Parts: sequence; C-alpha cells; structure tokens
Amino acid sequence: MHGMSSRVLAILGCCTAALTPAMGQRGPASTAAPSSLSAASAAGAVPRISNDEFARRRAALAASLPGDGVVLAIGESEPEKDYLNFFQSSNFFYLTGVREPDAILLGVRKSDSTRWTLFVQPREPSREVWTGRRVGPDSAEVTWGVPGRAASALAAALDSLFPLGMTTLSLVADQGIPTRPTAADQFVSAFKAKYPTATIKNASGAVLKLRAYKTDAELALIKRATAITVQAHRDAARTVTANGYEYEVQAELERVFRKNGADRPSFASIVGSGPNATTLHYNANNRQMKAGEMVVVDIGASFDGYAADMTRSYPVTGVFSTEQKAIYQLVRDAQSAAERQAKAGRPARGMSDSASAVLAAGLARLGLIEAPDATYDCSADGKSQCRQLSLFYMHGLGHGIGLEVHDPDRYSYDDRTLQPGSVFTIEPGIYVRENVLDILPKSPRNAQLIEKLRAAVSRYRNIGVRIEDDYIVTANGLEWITKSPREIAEIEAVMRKTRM
Ligand SMILES: [Mn+2]
Repeated sequence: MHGMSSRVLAILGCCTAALTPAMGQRGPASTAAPSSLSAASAAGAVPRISNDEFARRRAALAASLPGDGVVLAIGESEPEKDYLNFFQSSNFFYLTGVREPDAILLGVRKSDSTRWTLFVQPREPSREVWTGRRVGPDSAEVTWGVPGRAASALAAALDSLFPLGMTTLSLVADQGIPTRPTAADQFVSAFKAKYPTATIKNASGAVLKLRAYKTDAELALIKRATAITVQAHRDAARTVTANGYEYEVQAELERVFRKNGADRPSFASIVGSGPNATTLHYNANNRQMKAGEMVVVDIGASFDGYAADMTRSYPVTGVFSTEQKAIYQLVRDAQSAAERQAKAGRPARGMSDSASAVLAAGLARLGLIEAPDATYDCSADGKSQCRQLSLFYMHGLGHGIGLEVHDPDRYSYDDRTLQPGSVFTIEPGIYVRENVLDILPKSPRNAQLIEKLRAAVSRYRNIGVRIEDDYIVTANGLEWITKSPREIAEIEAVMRKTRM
C-alpha cells in the first residue's frame, strides 16, 4: 500500500536509510470504547484477541508449511507522506497483533518446533515526541507474547540462517502491483540478491486460509462493528430528505462510527441518490437528493480492524412509489431466497443461484428482460451471449468480511461448502441505469431487444436498490448480525419516526 521501506532494505544491509522523524498519527489497538450504543451487542466490555490466540495462529501457519525452514512476515511500513494514517497489513496483524510500523516476524521451524522472534523499531524517546511511545524490543514479549529484537538485528539473524543450511524462506507479505512495489517486493529483490541459492515461497495463501474461519473473539469484534453500523444507518436515515445533500447523510453516519469507537469506515461510504443509486461504487457523495428518488447507503464501520458492510436503500421522501416498491421487493425476495440456502454443509453456490433465479423471474415479470434465461449479444458479431439479468444485476451476491471488507473468504467465487465460522454478506441489487440500452453492442438482435425493453427501462429508470446484510454460519443455521428494519413497511416506518 505504501512505497518502499527504506528500513527493510537497510536491515538487509543493502543501503543506508535516513531516519527522518515523520509526523504521523500513530495509534495503538483500541483498548476502550465508549458504550453509547443502546443495542446490547454493542455495549459492555470491549472484545479483545488474546496473545494465546495469536500464538495459535502462528502455530497453525507453521504446521501448514511443508517442512523445516524460515517463515518471515513483513508488516506495513511507515507512510511515506507526513500526516497519513498508518494501517497495518492484515496478514501481519493476524499473526502478531502488532500495530506498529516497520515490524517483522521471523519463525524458524526445525523438526516440528518453531521459534518466533519479533523484530521491531527500538524505543527512541526523541522520535517518540513525534510518533508516540513505542513498545520496543524489550517489552515485545510482555506486550505481544513473542520475544523481541531490534529491527536492525534482522540482517544478522538471516545471515546466521541462510548461509548455514536453511534454504527455504516462506514469506507472508502483501503483494504489490507492478507500478507500486510494496515493502515486501523491495525485500524480496534484496533477499534474492543476497542469498541467490535460497528459495522463496509465498505463504500468504496459507494465512488467508486460516483467516477464512473466525474465532469467537473475532466474531465479537465483527459483531461490535455491525452493531455500530446498524446504529449509523438508523441515525443517518433521518438525514435522508428531499433537497438535502448526500454528504449530510455521510457526515451523520460517520459521526456515529467514531462516536461509538469505530476506527474508521471500513471502505469509502457510499451515499448514492437518483442516478448515483445505479453506480455501484459511487462515493463522491456530493449531490442534492430530490423527492421521488431512491438513495443507496452502503457503509461499514471498522472496529479494531474488523469490518462490517451493510446497505439500505431509502426512498428520499420516506414513501416508496409503485415502481420503487416493485424493484425493492424483488431485491428483498432474492435476499431471502439466498438466506434460506445458507446452511453449514451446503454448497455456497446455492445462495447465488437462488438469488439470481428470483431476480431473473422478477425482472421478466416487470418487462425489464424478455424471460428469466434470455440473453443478448454482448459482442456486436453475436458470437458472445450474456444473460439479460446482468444488465440490471451485475455484481456477485456477496463476499466474506473480516479484517478486510472483502475478506479472503470469497464464497461466491468457488464451489466451497459453507462451514461454521464463515462470515459474509448477502447483497443482491437491481440497478436500472438510464443508458443501459444505449450502451449495448450494435447488432440486429440487440436493436430488436432495445425496442422491446425501452418502455420498461424508461418506467424504472434511475431506480437503484441494494439490500446488504452480514451473517455468520453457525452449526445450526445462519445468524443475521446486521438485524435491523429492511421490509418496505419497516423502512417507511423508520423514516416516519425519524422525521417527527
Ligand atoms: Mn459488500
């Protein structure tokens, strides 16, 4: 996410790093949160992940590796620009609980036992004036449960391992994109240059697998994030008014996030009214809402690093029109159908298939598509066919949530079987973009289709509806953790009440 880590390079002995104090805000893991929420699940002691749990995660990672070797997990580095917030790499945090920048975890596995060391930045009182107190190597063990050493000692530690027998480095690091290499990418090049005979294996996948199923402590954090998000929706609904601005809704809901101890929004808040309701990731949030429009509010609080993700769609006036009701009920029915398929031991695909079937049948009934299975030419030569459903429902049904809002547990993209501990969203939607027919490839078949659908598209144009909730798969069913009003009558009642 950030640029090269000069410190990581320096500790490999490849270059000199200038330790310029950076004036950034640095915060430890939240240890207290005001309980101003009324929901029971959001009040009470702040959940915490114990050092024992972090130790179990490291042990599980070591056990998943093929044999003896060295495992190295690289934390995120200090932001290059002053004043930017520091966000720890999710995989690194998952293994260590460390929220300080420029930390590295080293594990040496020999005959089924693994010795772990955390290499961290030293205490440096003159620098701490700017960045706040650091834990430092001496307090690492008492704080994180792993013996600490100064980050500057890592090069010597690697020298003692690789020239003398160890040949495999299993690396846990965030992957970069070609134009923006991460600290890890820099590390890999430097490492290869220094130890050309060693093999580097990517162990990030093994961590992602562990992250897919949540422990009770993680579930407690996720539930706190969802409780805050539910509260934010409730309070922000009152700011949805004709002639109000999208950013007023955003301001209110993000106020509720922070007021209740959330770290930040887990993604850019989406408040999309009118035509913006049909843009999936719209987040400029600067338009004036007009009577008669829908507004899609897709938001999530992050609590101690764990994300919620929840969408409600409101009629700006507080009352649904006939057309808005028709689209809304269809989306809601699709969500219910998916929920009924969400049970431990069932294939995850059943949720997507059932939601799509409901949406396709409903769109056909409304005349927005010709028939549930109807297709159109998605290439001008007619050789490629796409479902008409995808003109109005163009995203997946949902995704895992956890340390990231799109957590690795991507149940909808494979043939996984649902298992207890899986946490994910179900978020069907319908988006009638005004120009949907104008952007179809030009073909005789499409021309005929456009004529057929034009009246219905005109009737429902600019209606965008997404309903998104978060769930935990349990041994006996499905737990709905963003429980809050979502039926048509309930939404109208909430909006009436908040206006009085
Ligand atoms: Mn989502």
